[in-house]
Amino acid sequence: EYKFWKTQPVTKFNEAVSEEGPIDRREDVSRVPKEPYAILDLFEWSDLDIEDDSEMSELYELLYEHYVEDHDSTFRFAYGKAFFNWALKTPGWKKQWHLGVRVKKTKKLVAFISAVPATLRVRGNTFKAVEINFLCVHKQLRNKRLAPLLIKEITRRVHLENVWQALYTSGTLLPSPISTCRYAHRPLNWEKLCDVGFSALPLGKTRAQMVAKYALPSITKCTGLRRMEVRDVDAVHSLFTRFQKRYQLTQLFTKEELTHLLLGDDEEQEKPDGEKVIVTYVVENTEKKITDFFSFYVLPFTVLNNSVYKSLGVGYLYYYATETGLDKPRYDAQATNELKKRLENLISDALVLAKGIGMDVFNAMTSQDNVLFLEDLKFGPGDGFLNYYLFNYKAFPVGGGFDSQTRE
Ligand code: YNC
Ligand code: MG
Repeated sequence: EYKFWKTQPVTKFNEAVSEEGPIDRREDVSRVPKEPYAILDLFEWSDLDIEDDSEMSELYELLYEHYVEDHDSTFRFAYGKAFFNWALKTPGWKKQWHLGVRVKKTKKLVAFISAVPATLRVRGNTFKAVEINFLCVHKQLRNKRLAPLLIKEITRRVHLENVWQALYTSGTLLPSPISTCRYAHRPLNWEKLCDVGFSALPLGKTRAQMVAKYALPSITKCTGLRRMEVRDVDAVHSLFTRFQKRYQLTQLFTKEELTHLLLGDDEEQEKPDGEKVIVTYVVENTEKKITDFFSFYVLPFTVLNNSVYKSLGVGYLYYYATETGLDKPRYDAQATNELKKRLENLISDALVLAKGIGMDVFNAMTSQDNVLFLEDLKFGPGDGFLNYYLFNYKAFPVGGGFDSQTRE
């Protein structure tokens, strides 16, 4: 069991952590192999150039056909070009960290893994790392130990840049999660969700009752709510950085990174909400101060085998922050209550906006402070769990108030 993972610098199941820090401290770039790992003769390594439309399409095709599906294969992630630009071209991205495997003869892309730069903070320690995502092997090449090879090769390429830690998430249980979160779903268009088989009509309820249960106002309620613009970056960065101190595990972002993550690239910034991959709103009070923000990203599902509906609009709660309760200690019950109320108002506005741009369901994890509002805002627990992992870093488990959302 875990033949590969046993050989890697990760925490073992049930390993008692006495002190937080790197597992393997031999951080010496000169010891890193200069040549790629040997790969079966049939295949070759290939750095994907996602600035090239045809290579971007190849990645899209691979992930569309072979990446994560739900268990009965009725929904598939409908990645698009704008989504990859957002998720894979964060500031400091490197082409050699968009690692593909091709069949030598036909050049067909059959596997992929990516790394993007990240700065992590685990409690008091801050360090450079990467975020690993989009590990995918063609269905016909499964169970041939290609995944460990991809992981070793991306690790080598990350080590060459003098980076020794990584963050990754997976539904699969591996040694050993630092935290586990559950997915929660908030129906926005219940009838459609029911018709495509995403939601079921509960026993003893009528369709009309379900529609009424999930009804939302047509307009938002937070005064001063507006789309975030580039001119807000300084204020949002300051608020967000202070807010994130609430959590034990977070990524730290520069202003440039935050601009990319919350507003997207220049092309993305010009788009109306309904065409965007990442939607961010701020609340500006009467003194022109930014007091809150929230964001969600958009990644639709393709609906397979349905004659009426071809796709489902899916929004994912991303980052948020508020001044409410920030000046009080975390354990202060009254401050927590104020925070809960404020987040309920903000996120219910996010639901209204998401519905307004055609989202059918709004997803969130049980991370950050989400458990404060999920139930009251009628999110239902999903069957999916997501495990969070650190590579080459041992740390005590992270419990409530945890934040490290990824864009998977
Ligand atoms: C997984 N998701 O346990 P053992 S998440 C990591 N993450 O190793 P084979 C995984 N490892 O148990 P297959 C994994 N899934 O023998 C499986 N493994 O030690 C391990 N699915 O390899 C597994 N994408 O090639 C086993 O398996 C070994 O052909 C078996 O390929 C696996 O992106 C996979 O769910 C997942 O495409 C590629 O099933 C394939 O089955 C597939 O025989 C659908 O592999 C898509 C899917 C995973 C999404 C993700 C995060 C990946 C993190 C990878 C680890 C990064 C470590 C840090 C590196 C940088 C370090 C620095 C510095
Ligand atoms: Mg394989």
